[in-house]
Amino acid sequence: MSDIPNENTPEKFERLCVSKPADKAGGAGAVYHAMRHAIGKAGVARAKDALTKLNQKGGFDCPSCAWPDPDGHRSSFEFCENGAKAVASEATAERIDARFFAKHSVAELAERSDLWHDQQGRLTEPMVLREGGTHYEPISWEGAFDLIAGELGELADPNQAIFYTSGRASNEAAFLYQLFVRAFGTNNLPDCSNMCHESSGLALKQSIGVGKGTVTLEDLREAELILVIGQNPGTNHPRMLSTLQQAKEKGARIVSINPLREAGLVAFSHPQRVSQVLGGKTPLADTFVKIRTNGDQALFQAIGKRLLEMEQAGRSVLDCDFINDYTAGIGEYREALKRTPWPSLLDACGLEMATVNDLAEAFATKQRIISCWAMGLTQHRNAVATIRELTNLHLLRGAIGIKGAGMCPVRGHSNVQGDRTMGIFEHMPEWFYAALEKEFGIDCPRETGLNAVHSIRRMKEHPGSVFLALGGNFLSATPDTGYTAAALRNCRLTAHVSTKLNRSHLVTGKQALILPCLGRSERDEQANGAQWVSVENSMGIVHSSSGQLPPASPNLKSEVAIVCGIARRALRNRKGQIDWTGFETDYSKIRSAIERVIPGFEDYNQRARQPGGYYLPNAVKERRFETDTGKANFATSPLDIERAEPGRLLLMTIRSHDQFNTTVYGLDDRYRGIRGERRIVMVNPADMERLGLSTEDEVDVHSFFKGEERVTRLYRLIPYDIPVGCVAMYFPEANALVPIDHIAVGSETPASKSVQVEIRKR
Ligand SMILES: Nc1nc2c(c(=O)[nH]1)N[C@H]1C(S)=C(S)[C@@H](COP(=O)(O)OP(=O)(O)OC[C@H]3O[C@@H](n4cnc5c(=O)[nH]c(N)nc54)[C@H](O)[C@@H]3O)O[C@H]1N2
Ligand SMILES: Nc1nc2c(c(=O)[nH]1)N[C@H]1C(S)=C(S)[C@@H](COP(=O)(O)OP(=O)(O)OC[C@H]3O[C@@H](n4cnc5c(=O)[nH]c(N)nc54)[C@H](O)[C@@H]3O)O[C@H]1N2
Ligand SMILES: [Mo]
Repeated sequence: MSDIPNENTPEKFERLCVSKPADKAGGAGAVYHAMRHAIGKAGVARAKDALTKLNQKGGFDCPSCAWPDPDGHRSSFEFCENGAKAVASEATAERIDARFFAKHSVAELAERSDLWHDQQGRLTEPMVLREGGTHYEPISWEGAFDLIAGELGELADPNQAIFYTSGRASNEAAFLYQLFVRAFGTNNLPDCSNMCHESSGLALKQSIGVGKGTVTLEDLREAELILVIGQNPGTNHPRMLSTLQQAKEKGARIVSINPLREAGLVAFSHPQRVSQVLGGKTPLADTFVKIRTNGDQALFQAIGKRLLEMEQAGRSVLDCDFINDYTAGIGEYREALKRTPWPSLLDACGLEMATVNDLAEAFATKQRIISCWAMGLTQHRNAVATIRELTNLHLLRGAIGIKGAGMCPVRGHSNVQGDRTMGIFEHMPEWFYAALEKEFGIDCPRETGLNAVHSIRRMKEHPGSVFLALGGNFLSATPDTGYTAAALRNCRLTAHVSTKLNRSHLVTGKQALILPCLGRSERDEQANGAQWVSVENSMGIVHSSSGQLPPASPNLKSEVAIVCGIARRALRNRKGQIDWTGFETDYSKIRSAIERVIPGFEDYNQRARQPGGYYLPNAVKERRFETDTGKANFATSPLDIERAEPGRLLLMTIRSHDQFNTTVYGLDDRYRGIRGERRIVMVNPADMERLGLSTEDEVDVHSFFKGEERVTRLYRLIPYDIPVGCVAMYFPEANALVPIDHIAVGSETPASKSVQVEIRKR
């Protein structure tokens, strides 16, 4: 048996069907697929209830991506096809209960595909896998909490426990969770952000003092130049396309920088505009820069070098007032770029001088510039350096902290940004610990905790850890699946707070727990009545979310109630005055505590409830740069590009149109024209010819890192428009190939977009 997703159930590629990639996103197809998923899974009534409350003021926040809702008017359908799929997956009418687990052993469930796991429906009652057991059995909530508290209590050192968080947890749940973890005595708080935008947070913090985006939706509409870099919004942030469409209609130029010509950036048909559902479309990207995978650092240096050359030649292209008043480090930056020769820059990004000149000219002539990016920049060894290079370009032009300009890291999980604000992080600043201690009378540990990669290493090297996860699918979302599986198997206990069955429930410690929770779409009734929660989106807006559907089972608990249940028992006899029961019965008490601990949450109970929520303060918007120098810092970084070694190819691991991270909704990567199969490798036809491979071949993919070799088996090749030397496969399957030690410098994010691989015919 294999731990690698979908490796046990390889299809015979009978359903694989390849067609031409689409030339636009949205339109009638998106409406059709949204409705088909929603009604097919949830039934007509539940689907209607769910979708009409989605992203409405007073309704619930979409559990899919973190793109913000419009500030003003909202249409009655404020969601996208993939948001509808996420809601349908949660609102499904299918259920998993004790009989299901009695029927299927853990080993048998592990043989099934990720798609099958999702299709089985919602988890409905707490389950335990006893030491040596073959099947999960029911357990009471009290029994489950006691088991966790008992195992935590047995640990010689609190740092032997690891507490993971995925980005769907509400602010309220996340705040209580980190409070519990710190009161227990550790900062081991890895989260999905470690695999996601960690590189962005670190780079921006070092460069401009705030590790978050600096723009609003209104800024995007005002921008003259919008770069969309390493991002596939047609699939992953579809509602961003309507904002880009509005910007475009006001005259903005849009540039897509990506090895792949993603359909959503070619053109967009707004599913809520009648003329566009009937076939009309708005072309989006004016320019497509087909960059070689991981060539971005070189491209941004090249643009910077050209801008400095223009200035030196007597053209006034830099914002010298801004540079003088607000920045530090321009001298070193200028010198470093002077020393970097043109041929090495062009060779590293695989682009022509004409392309660099064109982009430099665009920067030189516009100031309302916004750069948007996602995983195509963050998941590389040089990710932090690359994002800092991009920031340098904004600093040269003063394109930050003014209307229509700034940095826009487009966040993934719907509340991943809020969770970090709430303290889900392995090393918070001192003021945060001091504030927690003052509020709750606890002693906070100061020692830096473990992030995701270090947690895996720790569990692998030190048997006997306890692993608790608030959401997510740690096994499949983290790199090096074989290694991570061995790490989880080493634990005394692995416990997951989850809504749906996933592979992390099946690759377990000696004992395992499944703690089923309410989803975002469901009503949350506590002793004090109906509760609501709050979240922060990609643009720093905090707002409420109120579930509307009846819970999938009467035996579910909210995430808040589960955290309180565990904490009450695990912290018995410990120092501190934490009213877990009060928090559980009335979430407004949690928000009052947050208000006292974290700046920016004044009047939280009232302001989060106001329609549309409120913006958190962001110093950069007022051109205050709270960095080590007190100024925005130019960064100087040596060119450090990952290139495929001879005979090898550079692999990026990406999402299909039919998944949310590790949850697979279907097998239809519609916009790329790849249907019926996920075990595929997108390859440039010239590489296929060079390597003597054909589309009929069944292949294994091997990855290489510092003398280590990893493999995943039985794939088919698809000739695709991707730069020579680069290939793409789907995550999570391809995580088996991502070496645990192949990480971004500084942020330690797995470099899952640039892995050295070889393709071998079976
Ligand atoms: N429907 C749906 N929505 C989602 C998600 C989902 O799985 N499904 N996931 C959510 C989450 S958590 C996140 S973080 C976001 C992810 O959103 P994205 O970052 O859009 O997701 P990926 O599929 O990883 O796509 C990365 C893009 O980067 C490009 N790329 C790869 N390597 C490079 C490179 O070296 N340089 C450049 N310039 N481009 C490169 C790829 O071609 C691809 O277009 O989406 C969120 N929204
Ligand atoms: N190779 C490779 N690896 C990657 C990436 C990549 O691009 N390439 N992307 C990375 C990124 S950007 C991210 S963010 C991570 C994602 O990592 P995770 O956040 O760990 O993974 P998800 O697939 O989003 O988690 C899905 C599970 O969350 C549970 N769930 C869903 N909704 C809820 C809820 O409301 N509450 C609770 N408690 N549980 C819920 C369900 O049981 C579901 O099975 O993966 C990373 N891994
Ligand atoms: Mo993410």
